[in-house]
Amino acid sequence: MMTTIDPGWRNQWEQDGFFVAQGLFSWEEIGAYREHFEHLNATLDDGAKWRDSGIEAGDPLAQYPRMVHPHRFDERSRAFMLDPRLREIMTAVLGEEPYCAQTMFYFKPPGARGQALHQDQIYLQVHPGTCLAAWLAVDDCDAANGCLQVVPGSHRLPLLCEIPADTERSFTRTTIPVPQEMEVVDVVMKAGDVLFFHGNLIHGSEPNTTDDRFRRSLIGHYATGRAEAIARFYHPLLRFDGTAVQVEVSPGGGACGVLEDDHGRTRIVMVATRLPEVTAPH
Ligand SMILES: O=C(O)CCC(=O)C(=O)O
Repeated sequence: MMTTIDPGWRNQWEQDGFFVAQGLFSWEEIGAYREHFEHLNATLDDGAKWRDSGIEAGDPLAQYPRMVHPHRFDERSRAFMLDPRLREIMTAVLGEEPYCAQTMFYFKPPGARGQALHQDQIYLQVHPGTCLAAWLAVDDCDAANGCLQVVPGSHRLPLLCEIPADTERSFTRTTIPVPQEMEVVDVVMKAGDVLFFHGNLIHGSEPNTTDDRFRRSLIGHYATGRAEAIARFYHPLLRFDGTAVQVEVSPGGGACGVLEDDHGRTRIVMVATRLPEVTAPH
């Protein structure tokens, strides 16, 4: 069955850099994901689990670390990444079929820190073009349990230079300054909704302040279809039929923007930088 494409998505994509496809996954599918990833976390060898630095014993994230690239060892994650509904929506909105780069699963249990604002393209380094994400809510999410936050319109900004993050609130250590004319907004979602967002869009999340609600999400990351290079960490890039695409390793380097105040308005000054060889996810 063909997926229904909302004619407004393309405009939202161009204007805001994101849109939400509501109820794209059913309750049965969501229930199965919850059970599956709980089981995977309980049974995976410790050595096979992704460990972000700075997460000590006793941190809620020590018991529930995020999963990185689960599609490389888990059939269900791979099937999610290659799901025809995601393909049809992205292809309709972008006008071309993207390639598949990465999966992640976040448990974000009660009390867990969030992930500071960032732009994914800094890490994926897709050239030419950019990356994009399909972020499936596996729980209802809102400000209290640390829903995703986005800065509408920030996909039109260049990559910005990262600065230190508040590690009381974020398990990652860097963040992005937000231009004063722009606003950080919560994306409140129901389990089963999918948020699609552009690789330059500034996004992140605050801690889960609830006592009893997880904020799980299953995420696919993609590269626009004319990509010829991506950071080494994301190789191999796959087509939606599961075959590998031959692309180069992105050389890194380039420039990032620093925000300066120009009589109450933000001016972005580009500075040369060397983007690091990417050995870890965003
Ligand atoms: O789910 C989150 O809190 C952050 C996810 C994220 O940054 C991403 O998928 O790129």
